[in-house]
Amino acid sequence: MARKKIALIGGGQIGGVLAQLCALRELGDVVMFDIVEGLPQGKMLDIAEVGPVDGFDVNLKGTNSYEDIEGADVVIVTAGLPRKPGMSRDDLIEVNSKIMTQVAEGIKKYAPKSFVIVISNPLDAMVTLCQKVTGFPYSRVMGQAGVLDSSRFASFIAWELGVSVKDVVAVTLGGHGDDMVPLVRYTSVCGIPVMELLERKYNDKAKAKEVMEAMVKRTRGAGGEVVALLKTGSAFYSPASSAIAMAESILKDQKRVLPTCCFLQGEFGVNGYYVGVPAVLGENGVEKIIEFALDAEEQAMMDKSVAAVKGLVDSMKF
Ligand code: TXD
Repeated sequence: MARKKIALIGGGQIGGVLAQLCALRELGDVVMFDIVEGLPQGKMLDIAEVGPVDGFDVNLKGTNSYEDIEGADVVIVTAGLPRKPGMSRDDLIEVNSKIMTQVAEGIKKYAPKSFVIVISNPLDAMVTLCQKVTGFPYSRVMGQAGVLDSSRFASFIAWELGVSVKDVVAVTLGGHGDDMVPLVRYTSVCGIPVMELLERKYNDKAKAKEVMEAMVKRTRGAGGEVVALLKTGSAFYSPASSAIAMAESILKDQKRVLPTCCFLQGEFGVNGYYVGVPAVLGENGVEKIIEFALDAEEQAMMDKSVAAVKGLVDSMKF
């Protein structure tokens, strides 16, 4: 059986961590493409040379030629500019649209059977553009945002309650913007609704609500919090790990349920847009979108988030 092949388009901060994680987990052979000469070659050589220490055995190649991604099973796209302090993700749309169009054409030509996971911002718009240019089925083009947004939310809850991050299950829906929807009602610690635990901790419903509202707010602004600290770029370890969880679920047909930016056709009242929802990821890509009931308040937040996505996507000229 041939080894799996993973192509990384973009060899910057996230691309580098993606390559290292692919190697450490031996997910397959990895090709990193970037337009900057020497950058992908240097990063891949650097990682490859530590195989004897880390004990991985995969082929790692850096390239400036799309031909080298030929036959990739999974392509992860990080090409594009990251935010600078004070910028919103949406400010990146013009420059990153041009980059995404070139990238999608390369993928269409050289990896026509691949599953594509887009990470570049503004996420919902870049996934939409990637699917349009490649013409791939919706099940094969998806975006990473929700795994990370949910992980951030879960982290804040674990820190607040003094419990292991492993025991918090949290989910966010909607676009990857400041209107994203952390779903408090469906968030639990070892199956116990999170609000019940907060109310017990503070013995005060109003205080518990206030603490949760602060965590929801921090989740929505978590990307910006990192950008403000780093000053020279945006988060890169966490988006890379999040995309690897998605890629691994597809490559190993794990059928994990992961918050994924998927094309919706009526689910959650959304038709014809890419928006973050829980989905089953397996050997056929997005195999199923998991739908469930939202209450009026949650649906209103979802509608607001989707409206922001629509505004951005509709502003793009395809
Ligand atoms: O969760 C998420 N989805 C995200 C997304 C979380 C954090 C950051 N996210 C976005 O990912 C961020 O806003 C950016 O749009 C992307 C990539 O972030 P990264 O931090 O990796 O950016 P870098 O370090 O600037 O790397 C981008 C690379 C860089 O090496 C460029 O040379 C390359 O992209 N690049 C290209 N590669 C291929 N083809 C073209 N045309 C191209 N143009 C630039």
